[in-house]
Amino acid sequence: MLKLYDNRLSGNGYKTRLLMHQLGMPFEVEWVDILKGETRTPEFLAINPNGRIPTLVDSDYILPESNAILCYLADGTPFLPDNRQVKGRILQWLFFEQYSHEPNIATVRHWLAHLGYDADDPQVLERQTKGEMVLNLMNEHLSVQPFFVGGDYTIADIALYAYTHVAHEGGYDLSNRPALKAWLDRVANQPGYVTMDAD
Ligand SMILES: N[C@@H](CCC(=O)N[C@@H](CS)C(=O)NCC(=O)O)C(=O)O
Repeated sequence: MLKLYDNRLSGNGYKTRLLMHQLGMPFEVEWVDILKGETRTPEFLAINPNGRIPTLVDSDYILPESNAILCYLADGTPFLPDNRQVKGRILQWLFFEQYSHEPNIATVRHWLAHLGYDADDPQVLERQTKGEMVLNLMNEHLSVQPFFVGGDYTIADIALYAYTHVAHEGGYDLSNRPALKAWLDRVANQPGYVTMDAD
């Protein structure tokens, strides 16, 4: 059976659990306390030398990095269609998520909600400025299509949903972004959807 090392605070981990639920794939979770440094023990570093969750174990194959895990699990399913141009678009959004979205939306949420940074810390304010631009771009993109890649729900939506739906915990206000809000509802209504605190 697939095994996932994960933590309930993590949107990166949630992405992979959400997909496994939506694919109906059985898996077990080992919860790792990221706030207590359990990702940095010799035992965990032997599994993922980069010391981070999520990390998937499929027999003797170990795969860290949430978006790599999404691609691995979604291969051959409608969540990652086998069409070169569609795949290219999905990868475009997965890389966007890691480079432009996650450092500004997820990191600020982690600083404010879990590490106790002040809301007016200059690092927070600087990243929020960039995060606002990212959310505007997403809102604009979604104002002409229901999901990130054309008409269908794919792993691009899962990757971007995980931290966008909790962006308010990082001080972001989505109320003035109607297309983004409608997309959040659309994702939450997909078959097999589970919330972030689900096993
Ligand atoms: N790019 C990685 C980021 C993974 C990551 O930063 N994981 C965090 C939780 S969201 C973590 O394990 N932090 C604990 C640590 O750095 O020790 C991914 O998408 O999986």
